[in-house]
Amino acid sequence: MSVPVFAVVGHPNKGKSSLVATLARDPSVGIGTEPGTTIQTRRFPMRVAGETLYTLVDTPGFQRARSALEWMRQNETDAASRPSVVERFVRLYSGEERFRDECELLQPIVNGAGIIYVVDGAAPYGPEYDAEMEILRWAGRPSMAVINPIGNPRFVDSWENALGQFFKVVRVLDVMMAPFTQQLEVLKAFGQLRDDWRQPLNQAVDALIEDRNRQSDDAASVIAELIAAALSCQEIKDLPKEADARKHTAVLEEKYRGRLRQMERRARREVESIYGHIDVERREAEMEMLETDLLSKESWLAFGLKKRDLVTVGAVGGALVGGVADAALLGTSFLAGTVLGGVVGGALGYFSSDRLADIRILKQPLGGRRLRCGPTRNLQFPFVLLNRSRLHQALVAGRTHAQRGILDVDTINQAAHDLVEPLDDATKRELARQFDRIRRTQAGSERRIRVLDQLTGTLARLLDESLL
Ligand SMILES: Nc1nc2c(ncn2[C@@H]2O[C@H](COP(=O)(O)OP(=O)(O)O)[C@@H](O)[C@H]2O)c(=O)[nH]1
Ligand SMILES: [Mg+2]
Repeated sequence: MSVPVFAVVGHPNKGKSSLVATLARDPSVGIGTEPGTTIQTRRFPMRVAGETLYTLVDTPGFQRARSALEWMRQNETDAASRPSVVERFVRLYSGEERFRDECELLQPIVNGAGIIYVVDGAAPYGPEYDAEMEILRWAGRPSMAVINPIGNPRFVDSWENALGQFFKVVRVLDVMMAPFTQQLEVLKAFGQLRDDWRQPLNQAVDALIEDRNRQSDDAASVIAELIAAALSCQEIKDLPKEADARKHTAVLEEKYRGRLRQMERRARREVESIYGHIDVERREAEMEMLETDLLSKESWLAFGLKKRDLVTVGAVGGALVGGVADAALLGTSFLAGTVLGGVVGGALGYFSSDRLADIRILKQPLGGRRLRCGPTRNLQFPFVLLNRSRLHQALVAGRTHAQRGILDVDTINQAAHDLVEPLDDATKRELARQFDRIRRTQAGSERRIRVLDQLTGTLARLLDESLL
C-alpha cells in the first residue's frame, strides 16, 4: 500500500511550515516570522512505532506565480496536456534562479504528491492568488485547501467562496493551535482526495488515537511515580549532641523543598518528552507556589476542591486516624521525637495543617540527634501536586509542534477550570485511599508497586477524560 504524500504549498508566510510541523508532529520544521524561511523543499514523514503513516512536504512559497502561469499558457496545446506542461516547466527552469521557488514547490507535485494549499483567513482574498490556484489546477493532482485564520477569521467566508471554485475539499484549521480532534478531521478529509488514500489515512487516524492513548498512559505513570516519590520524600541531617538543632532547620527545610521542586521539574520534562516536546522553555510557578497553593483557598477552588473535602479525604476508611496513630507511635516510644512547627498537637493538627512538612528531632541510639524533614503528612499536598501535573499535562498534550514559544504553566493564573475538570467525589475518595496507601508502603516494596499500579490506572482514566 502506498504511503500518501502531500505537498503543502501556498503564498509565503501563510502557515505552511506550521501545518507541516503540526501534522507531522515535528519540532524541527523551520517556522519564521520572515517570509522566505523555507527555502528548500523538505519531506517530513509522520511515523508512529516506526511506521510511516503519511509524508508531508514543506515547500517555499510562490514568488512568480503569474509569470509562471503565463509561460504555461503560452506552451499549452489543450487541457489534457496541462499536467505535462507543468512538468516541462519544472524541468526547464530547475536550477535557474528566476523560478527557483516555483520549481522547488512544484517538483514534489510533479512527482505525484497530493496538494494542500494553505491561505490566511485573516487577510483578504486577492487576484494574485488566482495564478497560484490555476497552476495547481493545471498540475492535475488531488488537492484540498486549508484556510488558516492567523489571528482572526475575518475573511474566511470570502476565501471559502474563492477556494470552492478550485478545490473539492476546503477546511478551516488554525494550524498552530489545532486541537487533536481537528487534526484528525483534516487527515480524514485528505483521505477523500483519492480512493487509495482513504484506507491508509483512516489507519493513520487509528494509529494516532492509539498513540495518543499510550501517551496519556505513560504520562499517568510518570505522575503517579512523582506523587509517590514526593509523598515519601524526606531530608535528613545528623547532628552532634551539642549542636543547636534550630540553626539547621531552615537549611534542611529548603533542601527538602528543593528536592520536591526537582522531582516535579523532572516529571514535567518526562511528560514533555512523551509528547515529543523536547527542550521546551517553561515559565512556571514552582514549589514556592505549591506552598501558596496549599494555603490558598483560590487554588483549592480553582481545582474544585473545597475545605470540606479535607474531611472527606481525611475520613477515608479511618486512613487518617491510622496515619496519625502511626505518627504518634513513632514520635513517642520508638524514636522519642519532638516536633518543631507545632503540628503534633494531635489529630486535629493534621486536619488543619497548612504546612508542607514538619521537622522532627530524633534521638540517635549513640547520642547525637537526627533532624528529619518530611515525609509530608499534609492531606492537600498530593491533590495539589496532582492538579498541577494535570494542568501541565493538558498544556503539553494540547501543544502542537508548530508552537515554539514558552510553555506557560501557572496553576492559579491559568484558566485551570477549563483545562482540568474538577475531581468528582468518588474519584477524590479513591485517590485519597491510594495516597494513603502510598504513605504506608515502602518505596520499592511489592505493596508499593501494587498501589502505584492502581494510582496509575486512576490517573490514566482522568487524563483520558480530558483527551477529547
Ligand atoms: N498566531 C498565529 N500565527 C501563525 C499561525 N500560522 C502561522 N503563524 C505565524 O506566521 C509565521 C509564518 O508561519 P510559517 O508556518 O513559517 O509560514 P510559511 O511561510 O507559509 O511556511 C510564523 O511567525 C508563524 O508563527 C497561526 O495559525 N496563528
Ligand atoms: Mg515555510
